[in-house]
Amino acid sequence: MTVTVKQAYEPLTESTAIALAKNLELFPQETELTCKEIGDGNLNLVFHIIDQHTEKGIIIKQALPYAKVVGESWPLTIHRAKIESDALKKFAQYVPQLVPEIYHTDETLAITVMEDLSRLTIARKGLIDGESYPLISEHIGTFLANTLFYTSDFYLTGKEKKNLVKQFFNPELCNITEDLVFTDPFFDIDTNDFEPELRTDVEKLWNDQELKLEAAKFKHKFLTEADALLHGDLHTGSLFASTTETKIIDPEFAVVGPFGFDLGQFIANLLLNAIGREDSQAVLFKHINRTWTVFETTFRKLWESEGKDPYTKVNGYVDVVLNNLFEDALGFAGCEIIRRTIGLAHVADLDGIADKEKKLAAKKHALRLGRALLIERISILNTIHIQEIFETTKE
Ligand code: SR1
Ligand code: MG
Repeated sequence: MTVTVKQAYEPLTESTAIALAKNLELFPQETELTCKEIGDGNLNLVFHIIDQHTEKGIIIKQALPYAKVVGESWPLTIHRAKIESDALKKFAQYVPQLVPEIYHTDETLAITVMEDLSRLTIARKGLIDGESYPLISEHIGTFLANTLFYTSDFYLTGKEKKNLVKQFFNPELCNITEDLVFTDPFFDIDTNDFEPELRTDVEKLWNDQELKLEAAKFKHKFLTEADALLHGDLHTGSLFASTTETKIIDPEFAVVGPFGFDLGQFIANLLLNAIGREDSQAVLFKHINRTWTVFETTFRKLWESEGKDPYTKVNGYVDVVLNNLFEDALGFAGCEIIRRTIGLAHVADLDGIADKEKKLAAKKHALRLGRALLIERISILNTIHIQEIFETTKE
């Protein structure tokens, strides 16, 4: 679809979204379309349009010029819509089966028109409801290995890599991560959000110089390391899933950044789900283990068969890269767990716990686990050890 709707930016409504879909000739002209705004994330409008005759649907996602979670007082670039569609297209070069199909993009309106994934469920919601997604870890391991390897200097030429850095120059969205993930939760900043009953634990964290030194190192890694193209916000709310399919959505935070960041965020969000459950936690540890195993095996295969840098032939180099990546993923996971517990943007896995005492106990566990991952990461050699740390930080 090449039709471009040339008009000034304005937020769509359900009726203008239908008009847009008709303009783009995505449906037969005579058909009846219905539309519902279903965006429940922190930033964007999401319109679900359905053809009443065929029941076929599309999604129109539109960036608002501010952060919806806070309101118009927090302006935010609508260029993130282009970053998101460019990232989905880039990922589709390597793992088309794991991302939604894009039908149309319009930079002026900041929209991406894409495949309707309503046959699937947002993984965070499904996991909270006790759904099982047996293939999700295999899919995420495959996604990460392919996207990280093929967008790294081990595969790209220096010039291609620098062009990629330029294409995904995303300072405003990176700044959100720098503040909300790496800085604010570790200081007494008013964007933080936690129950008064947690204040003693949170003040202890703010005064924990050992922890803050490690968090500072991870903020610096995020600011300075440009290993590969990241999704940039790979939590379980950025995944649609079923028992057979996984689709990775919402890469508006995409940037060329440190290898371990996306893996760390994914692991952290599985751990947050495990903390929020009273039983059946084992499946989440199996997912963490499988994600790493699939990631490592696939990355090694790509390195051997597709590595372009002559140094990829040097014995032991891939081991150094993977060991560093695993250690970094644990540190990034620690930051993510802490910020999802006491920072601005929480997760339903913890906030949705109905019993107040259990919720507070879960959040205290999360703070201890996040700290342990950051401080003890060097001695955590495998995914089994992550489960041990999870158990020892319970009390
Ligand atoms: C103001 S945006 C808050 C959070 O929502 C996004 O999904 C990112 O995780 C961001 O940190
Ligand atoms: Mg998002």
